[in-house]
Amino acid sequence: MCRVVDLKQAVLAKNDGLAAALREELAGRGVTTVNLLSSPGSGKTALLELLLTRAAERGLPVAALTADLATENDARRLARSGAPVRQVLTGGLCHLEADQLRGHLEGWLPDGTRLLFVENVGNLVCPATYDLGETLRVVLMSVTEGEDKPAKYPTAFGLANLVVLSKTDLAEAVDFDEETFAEHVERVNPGVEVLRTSARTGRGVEELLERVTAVGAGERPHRPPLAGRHLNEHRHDHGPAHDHVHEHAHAHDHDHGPAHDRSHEHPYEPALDTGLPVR
Ligand SMILES: Nc1nc2c(ncn2[C@@H]2O[C@H](COP(=O)(O)OP(=O)(O)OP(=O)(O)O)[C@@H](O)[C@H]2O)c(=O)[nH]1
Ligand SMILES: [Mg+2]
Repeated sequence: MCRVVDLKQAVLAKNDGLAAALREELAGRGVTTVNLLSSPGSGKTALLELLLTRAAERGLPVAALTADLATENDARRLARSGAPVRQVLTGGLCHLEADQLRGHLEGWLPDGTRLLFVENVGNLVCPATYDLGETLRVVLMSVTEGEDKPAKYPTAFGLANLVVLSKTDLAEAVDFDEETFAEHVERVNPGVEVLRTSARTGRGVEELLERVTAVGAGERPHRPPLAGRHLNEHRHDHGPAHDHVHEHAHAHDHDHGPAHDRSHEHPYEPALDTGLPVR
């Protein structure tokens, strides 16, 4: 018999509290905060550089904080826009946390900033369950990653206020199937808006800037279906008698006897077979 102690749940609960406080603080300062999330290389920085440049052209007080495990490359690229930019090195951590973000904003975020972009560490798993106190979560994926990524990373896509399909200039070259992609998105996040962008041609950049500037600092747009629910992105088979410790992003407090009902209550189950085309 073993008792599953879910430390991660406590860590997430603590982060949620700190994120709520940060959201309130930023809203009080009139800042709309955008958390940009995607796998490495999806084009966050390329798109952000254009967004910052366009925002600056409009005279919109904008700033960006970018997080990576190593290098200041992204900050250098973003600084070309002329906007205030800060690079955060996470010291090996694969995501940003609310407390960390608050610490980096303190004494840096210029007064009067109306729009703050936070480029999260390139990763579709770790950052997904960490609320940063953002106003808006934008999840990107590029056409080169494959149509099924929303189904494979349902937490990230399920918590998005807005989904961006990037590198659309390459769609034809990789034979990207828009219809299948749209179906995958709709299943994990019904009703979420999908914007198509290209940092090469500038497609969608103005629209994206319009969307994020339309959201007031204290607003919560498009409530994603997974928001506020316990999340899980795992499946496990239980053998007839075993001891195990496993990490969940949701609470468990149950005893595993050798012959108990092994079904759990899971509020969200990623589909094993989506029934959609696989290539
Ligand atoms: N063709 C094309 N290439 C792009 C586009 N956006 C980004 N790229 C290229 O894709 C590569 C990765 O882009 P980045 O902007 O560094 O991606 P990222 O998501 O910021 O990457 P990480 O910060 O490492 O997670 C670079 O070589 C970009 O020039 C696009 O819209 N079209
Ligand atoms: Mg980047």
